[in-house]
Amino acid sequence: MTRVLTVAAAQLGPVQRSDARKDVVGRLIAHLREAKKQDCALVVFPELALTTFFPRWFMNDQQEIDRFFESEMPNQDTRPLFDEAKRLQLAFMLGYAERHSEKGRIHHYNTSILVDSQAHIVGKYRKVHLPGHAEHEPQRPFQHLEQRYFERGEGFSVWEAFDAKIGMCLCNDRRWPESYRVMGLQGAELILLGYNTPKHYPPAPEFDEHAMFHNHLVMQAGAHQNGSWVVAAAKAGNEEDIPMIGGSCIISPSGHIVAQAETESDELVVASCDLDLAQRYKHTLFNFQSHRYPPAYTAISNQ
Ligand code: ING
Repeated sequence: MTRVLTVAAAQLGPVQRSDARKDVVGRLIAHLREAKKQDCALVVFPELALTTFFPRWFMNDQQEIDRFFESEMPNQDTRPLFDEAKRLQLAFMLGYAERHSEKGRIHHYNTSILVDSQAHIVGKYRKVHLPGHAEHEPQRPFQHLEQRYFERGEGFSVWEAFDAKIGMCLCNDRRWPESYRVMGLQGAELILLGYNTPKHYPPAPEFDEHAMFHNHLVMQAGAHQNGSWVVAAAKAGNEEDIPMIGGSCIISPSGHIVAQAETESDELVVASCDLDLAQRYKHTLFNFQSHRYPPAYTAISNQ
């Protein structure tokens, strides 16, 4: 019996600083309802889906910074999302800024959660590859202060859910082959990710014309080389005057993009993912057991 999971990449258009969480949640709920109409079982929302991409600004006041974070999940603003997903029997991935208190210490992570169709949080991932910088760089047209506002997460996991092996990562993680390989080594058949990517890359403006090509290249490679589906949801469009790329998509283990966004607004991208196709690649071209040679790779983890 083939395992086919119909999945949606739920792209968001811009979220402005003044947009209230409950209004953003209303947009997420509209995505859930459209996904249900298209017989989806799982919906992937972007990285930091509840707020504008606030690392674009330098802030020094922790109270001001904390206003972009969620101290519990679900909470008053997001409970309607969990309730509607349960009513519709839909699972979802949500990216958000997590404020976590542990042993009296406060931690801040760029987080995504995997929520099953009963609204139970079955998986949590905290972003490993934090791009940008930690100090104010006023010469930049805008900041990218993820290294200032977030702590690094511990690593990549894979969860058994919906009769599939599901991994999660976030944004800059998708540019590093190690992210996919660590999940591939855990058997990932479906990798869910969200991203917020400015069209302009101040350290190397000459890359800007390749932004969408690079966006898809790294995910197509990661999907194919690990025999996994990739479902990628962007937060796109002109967010606080900073243009962000769209290009949300669903990528097959063959490496082909099977569905992709055409706009930079709220847009649902849907595809039926044959999970046995992932196994087909894992048992042939990318049979890790018979073709990989880890003793030759020590430089990758030693450096
Ligand atoms: N954003 C970007 C990303 O990796 C970036 C950072 C932008 C890197 C442009 C290179 C070019 O897509 C996040 N949030 O990681």
